[in-house]
Amino acid sequence: MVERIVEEWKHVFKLDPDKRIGDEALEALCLSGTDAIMVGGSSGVTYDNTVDLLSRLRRYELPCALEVTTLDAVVPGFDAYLIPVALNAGDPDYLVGRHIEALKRYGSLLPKEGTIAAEGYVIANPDCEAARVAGAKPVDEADIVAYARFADRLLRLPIVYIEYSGAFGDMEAVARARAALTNGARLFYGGGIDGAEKAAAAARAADTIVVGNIIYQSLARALDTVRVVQS
Ligand code: 1GP
Repeated sequence: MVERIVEEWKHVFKLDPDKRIGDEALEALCLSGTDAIMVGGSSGVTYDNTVDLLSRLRRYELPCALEVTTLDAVVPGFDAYLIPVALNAGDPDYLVGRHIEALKRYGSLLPKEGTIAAEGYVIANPDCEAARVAGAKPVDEADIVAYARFADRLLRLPIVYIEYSGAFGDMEAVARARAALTNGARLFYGGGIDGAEKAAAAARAADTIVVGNIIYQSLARALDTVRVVQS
């Protein structure tokens, strides 16, 4: 079950197959004490760059999850496949649309039971790439909490993902959303975690924190985000 796979994750690094990362940096990330690697990106993700990254990650024992954002890059061999459902998408295709097209084409080839699940995404930074692509509707704290409840109580999704990609979000809202999850969904938070201090604040509010961009800007600061969460 994906629930089982993610239940231990407190800290995750998200790697973008479209961005270059050297072997030493990859090793440092994988041996850092993080709980898992998510692979995904909003643009430039291809089958080839995803296979390449997965094969390099497989030198390490860490669980690897693919966040599927394009049908062209569904690579076998990941431990889990996470399918974003953008709950506040203005473009309905990002709520339910692209998913249906995917199932029409590949429904019989779905990864094995227990390795695939939807993530209820709340895109809370209106300036991020995902917000632009999905035409995300603006959300305030009350909206975020309501979307989280909707995903957890009504859709019964295993993951609610509050996405502030590129900006550090409102931790009050994140904490309130987590407190509203009574059906077992895990609250993922990602966005703007660029060092120990923000990692600690985010880890107090969310179940799982996702660290992305800083990996490519300052490896040392990225690594600092692990220690503070895992200590
Ligand atoms: C992006 O939530 C992740 O999908 C992480 O965000 O890149 O801002 O760390 P950052």
